[in-house]
Amino acid sequence: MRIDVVSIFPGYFDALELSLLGKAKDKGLIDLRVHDLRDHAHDKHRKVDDTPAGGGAGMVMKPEPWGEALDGILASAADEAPGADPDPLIIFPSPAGDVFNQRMARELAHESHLVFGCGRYEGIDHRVFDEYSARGRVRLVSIGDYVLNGGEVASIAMIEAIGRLVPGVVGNPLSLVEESHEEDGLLEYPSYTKPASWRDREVPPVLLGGNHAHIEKWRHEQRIERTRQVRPDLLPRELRGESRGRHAAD
Ligand code: 6GU
Repeated sequence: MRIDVVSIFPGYFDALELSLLGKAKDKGLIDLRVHDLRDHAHDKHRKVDDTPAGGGAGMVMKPEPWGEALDGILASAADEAPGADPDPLIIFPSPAGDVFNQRMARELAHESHLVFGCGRYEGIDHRVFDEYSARGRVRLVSIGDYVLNGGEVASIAMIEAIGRLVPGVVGNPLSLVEESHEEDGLLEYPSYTKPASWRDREVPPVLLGGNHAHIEKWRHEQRIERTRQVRPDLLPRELRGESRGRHAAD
């Protein structure tokens, strides 16, 4: 998968060199290219923002640097896959976008080329969205109902969530199935390791008993109970009406 990122703070994306995604880059599974938007601002001060048309607070990102940066990325995608249809998807992180979740991560993991356009200030001149929507696929995506200063942290979160679903990035594919939000949409069960006793807190005995059927049943009950407590909105309909603790009493 090729991922291009355009930002005025390319240093944010150094974090993606660490751990899992760094290895995926080294293995050639993820081709991450970070571009400094200011390289496409050609005035003396490399200015990327200006005052909003119509007045108001804050600054708006000028369209020209975005146009040059994105044109360059789209042209290189076409050059590198001559004859093929590269069809990149441009994502603009925005609190006004569709909310990102595990389902969206799974869908986006099938893309061959993603481009993240990280806005700052009050946003990007809207003609940039219009231009690239007319020429290809564009999505505005939010990572939740709160406000960040720019799209960088949101892009890193999305790239990590998507990148780990690209085949080969996570060593044991089974570990992708047994986790929160996957499989049946329930949260994950709590995990323990050695020592069996720590500060008078014990690992639940069922996990040390070696009976795998009991362990599986206990873990499933934990997932349902945890989801009921923390995220009842995620519970499948057939589990919603059940009384608390029914499983524990079995
Ligand atoms: Cl994608 N961008 C910004 N600036 N703030 C956000 C967001 C994105 N998602 C939630 N808050």
